[in-house]
Amino acid sequence: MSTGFFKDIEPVRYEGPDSTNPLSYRHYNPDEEVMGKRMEDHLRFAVCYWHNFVWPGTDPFGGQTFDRPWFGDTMDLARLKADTAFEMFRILGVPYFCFHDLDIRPEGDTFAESAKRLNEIADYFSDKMEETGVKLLWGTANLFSHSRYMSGAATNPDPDVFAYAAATVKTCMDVTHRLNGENYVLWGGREGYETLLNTDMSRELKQLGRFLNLVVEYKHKIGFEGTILIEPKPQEPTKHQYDYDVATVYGFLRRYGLENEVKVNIETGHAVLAGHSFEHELATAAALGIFGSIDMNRNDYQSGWDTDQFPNNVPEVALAYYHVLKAGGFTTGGTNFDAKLRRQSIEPDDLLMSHVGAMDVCARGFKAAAAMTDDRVLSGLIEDRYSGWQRPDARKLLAGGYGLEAIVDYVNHNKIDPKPKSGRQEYLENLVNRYV
Ligand code: XUL
Ligand code: CO
Repeated sequence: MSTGFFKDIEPVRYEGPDSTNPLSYRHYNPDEEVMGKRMEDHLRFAVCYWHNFVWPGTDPFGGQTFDRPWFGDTMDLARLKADTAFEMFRILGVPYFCFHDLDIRPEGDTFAESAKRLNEIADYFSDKMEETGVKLLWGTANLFSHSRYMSGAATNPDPDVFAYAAATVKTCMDVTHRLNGENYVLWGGREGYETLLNTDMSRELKQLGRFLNLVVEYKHKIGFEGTILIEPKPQEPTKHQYDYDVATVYGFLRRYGLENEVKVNIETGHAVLAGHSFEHELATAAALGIFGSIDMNRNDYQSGWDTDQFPNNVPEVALAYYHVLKAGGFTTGGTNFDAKLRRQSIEPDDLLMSHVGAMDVCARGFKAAAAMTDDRVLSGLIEDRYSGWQRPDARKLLAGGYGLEAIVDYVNHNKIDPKPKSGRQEYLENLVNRYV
C-alpha cells in the first residue's frame, strides 16, 4: 500500500538526451551496455537513508524546514519511514540503499532495547527487499551523534564507551550480514581530537587499531563476505580526525596488519576537505590496492564545509569514474549518494529530482570515462612516457641490481645525459575535453 507521500508519481524512465521531463533519465539507461556490462551493474547506485529520511533541514542558525510524516520516535513511524524509503527506491529504480542504525530505528532506553528495535526494522526491510529486489550496499553504526560519543567512540578515554561502541558495531554487522549487505562501513567522525591538551594520541591510535581488529575478527567469525570499508575524512565534526585521508588510513592499516582486510570508501567532499582532489584519493587507493567504494557528492567551492550537495559537474565526475575504471571498477562497492537537499527544497519531488539529476550526471560522466578508457587516450601516452623502464638495464635499476656506486659507473660508462621531454599537460587536458 502506498504511503501517498510521493502522490502518484510514476517510476522514472530513460527517455533519452532530448527529454525535457524533469523526472526522466536522459543519460542513465540501466540496461545499456558500456564496456560489455550493463550501466546499472557498473554504477551500482545507492540512496542513503540519513540525508533523505532523517535530516530535518537544520543548519547552525535554524531549525527544521522539512515536514515529513514519519518524523518522530516511535516504531510505527520508523516503519512509515521505511515504506516511504522503499517507495522512493522503486520510483528511482535504484538497486541499492545504505543506512546507519540510528537512521532506521529510534534509540531505546537500554542497549538491548536499541538492538531489539534494530532487528525489528531489519525484519521489516528484509520483506521489502525481497518484494522490490532492492539490495543493501552497506550498513554502518552511528557512533557520533549521541553525547556518549562526544569524546570519541573507539578512541574515547572511557573504556565503557569503547565497549558500548564495539557492542553496537557487532549488532550492526549482524544486521548488515543478515540483509546480505555487500560492505560494512566505518566512518570515525569523533575519532580524533578537539585539542591535544587533553589527548593521549598514542593511546587513542592503539585503541582504534584494536577496535578495527575486533571488527575484522568478527567478520571472519560470522562468515561475512562483504568488504570492511573505512571512510576517510580530515575534520568535521572533530577538529582533527585520525582517518584523515586515504594515505593516512593506509599507514594505519599497515601498522595494525589490516591492509589486506580493509578498503576505503572515498567521498568527494572529504577529499576536498583534505586538500586533495577526488581523483587524487581514488588514484591513491588504487595504487595502494585498497580501493573499495565511493560516496558521490560535491562541496560548495567557497564555503569550506562538507556541504554534501548532489554532484552536477560532468567533467569532474568523468575523471573520477576514469580512476574507478583504472582501479578495475567496483566489485562489492558502488556509487552511494551521500548528498542532501538544500534546506529550502521542501517538496517531496525535490528528493526525486536531486537523485535523477545526480544519476544522469554520473551516467554521462561514466560513459565519457569508459570511452576514454576504451580509446586509451591517456593510458597510451602514459605507457609511452614510462617506456624507458622496459629496457633491461633500467629494470635492473629497480630490481636492486645496482648500488649507488655501481650506478655512478653505469652513468659514466654509458655517458648518460638525460634530455627533458614535454609532459604534454595542455594537450592531454584538451584531449579529455573532447570526451566530457
Ligand atoms: C559524514 C559521512 C557519513 C558516512 C557514514 O561526513 O560521510 O555520513 O558516509 O557514516
Ligand atoms: Co559519507
